[in-house]
Amino acid sequence: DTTVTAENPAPALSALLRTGSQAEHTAAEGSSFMSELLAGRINAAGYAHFLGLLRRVYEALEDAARELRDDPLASAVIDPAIERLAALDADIEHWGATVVASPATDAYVARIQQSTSWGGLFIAHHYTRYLGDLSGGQAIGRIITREFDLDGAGVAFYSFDAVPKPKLYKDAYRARLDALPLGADERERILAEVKAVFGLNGGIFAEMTTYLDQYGR
Ligand code: 1FH
Repeated sequence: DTTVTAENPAPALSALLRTGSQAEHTAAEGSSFMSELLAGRINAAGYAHFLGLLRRVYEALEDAARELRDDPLASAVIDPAIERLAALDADIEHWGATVVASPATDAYVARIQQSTSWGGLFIAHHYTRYLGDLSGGQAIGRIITREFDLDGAGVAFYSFDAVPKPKLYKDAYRARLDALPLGADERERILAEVKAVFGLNGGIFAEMTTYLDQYGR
C-alpha cells in the first residue's frame, strides 16, 4: 500500500529518484560500448566520438540552465560551478574534435530543450547527468586515465575543480532536492522524466555500440 499518512510518510525526493531509477541504472551499466571502453578496448577515435556527443548534451543542459536560472524549482540545483562545457571543450581539443550525426543525441537534446517548460522536468535532466558524473563518473575518469595512460590532460570532464569532496556536494544537492515544495504527483512526474533520461543516455550508448568494429583496439 503506497498511501501516504503521518505514520507512513512519502519518501524524500532524492530517495525516490535514486530507488526509482535503480533498474534503469543497472540496465545502462550493461551497455557494451561502456564495458569495452572501461576494459581499454576502445581507441582514441571512439572516445573522441563519444565526447563530441556528450558536448551536445551539456551544451543543451547548460543553455537550459541559463534560461531557468531564476526558476523557483530549477534554481535549487543549477550551479555554474559544476558546468562541464569548458572541460568538455578542453578534452575535445586533446582528443581531436569529431562531429558525427547522431539521432540518439538529437532526441536527447530535444527532450532537454522541452524540459524548460517546467523546472521539475529540468531537475530530472540535471540530476541524472551531474549526480552521475559526481558518482560513477569519478571512477570512470580514473579508469580512462589508466587505460589510455594519461597524465591529467584529456580527462577534465571528470574533474570538478569546484567540488573537492563529491560526497559532500551530493549530500547538499540531495538536501536541496528534499526541501522543494512538491506534491506527490509532481515528484512522480520528475521520477518519470529521470527514467526517460536514463533511456536517452542508453540510446547514445546503444548508438555507440553500433560503431564497435570501427573503434576496437
Ligand atoms: Fe551511475 N553510479 N554509473 N550512471 N549514477 C552511481 C550513481 C549514479 C556507474 C556507477 C555508479 C551511469 C553509468 C554508470 C547516475 C547516473 C548514471 C554510483 C554511486 C556508482 C558507483 C551509487 C551511490 O552513491 O550509492 C558506472 C560504473 C557506470 C558505467 C559503467 C549513467 C547511466 C548515468 C546516467 C546518465 C546517477 C544519477 C547516480 C546518483 C544516484 C543517487 O541518487 O545517488 C553509465 C552506464 C555510464 C553506462 C555510461 C554508460
